[in-house]
Amino acid sequence: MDRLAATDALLIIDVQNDFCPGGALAIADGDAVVPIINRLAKRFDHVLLTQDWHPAGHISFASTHDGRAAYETMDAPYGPQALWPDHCLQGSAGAAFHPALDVTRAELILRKGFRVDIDSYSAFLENDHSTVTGLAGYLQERGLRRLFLCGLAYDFCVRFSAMDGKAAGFETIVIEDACRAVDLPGSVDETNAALASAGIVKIKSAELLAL
Ligand code: VGL
Ligand code: ZN
Repeated sequence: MDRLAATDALLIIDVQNDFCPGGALAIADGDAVVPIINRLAKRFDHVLLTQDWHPAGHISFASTHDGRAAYETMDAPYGPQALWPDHCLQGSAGAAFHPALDVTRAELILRKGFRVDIDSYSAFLENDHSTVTGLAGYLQERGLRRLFLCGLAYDFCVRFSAMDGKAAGFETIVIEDACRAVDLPGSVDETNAALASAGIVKIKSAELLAL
């Protein structure tokens, strides 16, 4: 792999309290990515963050739909949508970044999932697969061409961000040990298969630090 360059960016996905132990949608060991990501971020000229940022009554909340439970799937107008506990409510402590995540050098905080009736796993395209977040244009205008992804969750927001970034023409690499998965039945296997078939390379943080 080529050495890190000024056209590379670290894209840190959703390292927020609600996805860490004790949070509303806690991911096992979610906070373990924080020290790894802090170390990685020092090596990049450009650090970008995403923040899951939902309004009350969001379509992805099971509580929005009568008779539905978290972790079920519903038919949204745009296709299947997994339902979750209420999480990452705009302005809440749960939506804040993990307090130990070093965000001082972050050049962009991209919020997503702010439309009440469309969820957005991906940092590029909302879950209707047509509404754009503007990230592709931002990266293009800034000449950022290679993206290293890390954060939460491997099998949802990291997965779809990587797939859409690659499809948008960016060189896309996932830093494996700097991610953790929600791990619903089959979700990690599906993610591994999807990333592999898209030609998305995975590396370990130690390999990256050695570049
Ligand atoms: C995510 C589920 C719901 C994620 C966000 O960041 O992977 N997962 N909202
Ligand atoms: Zn969400």
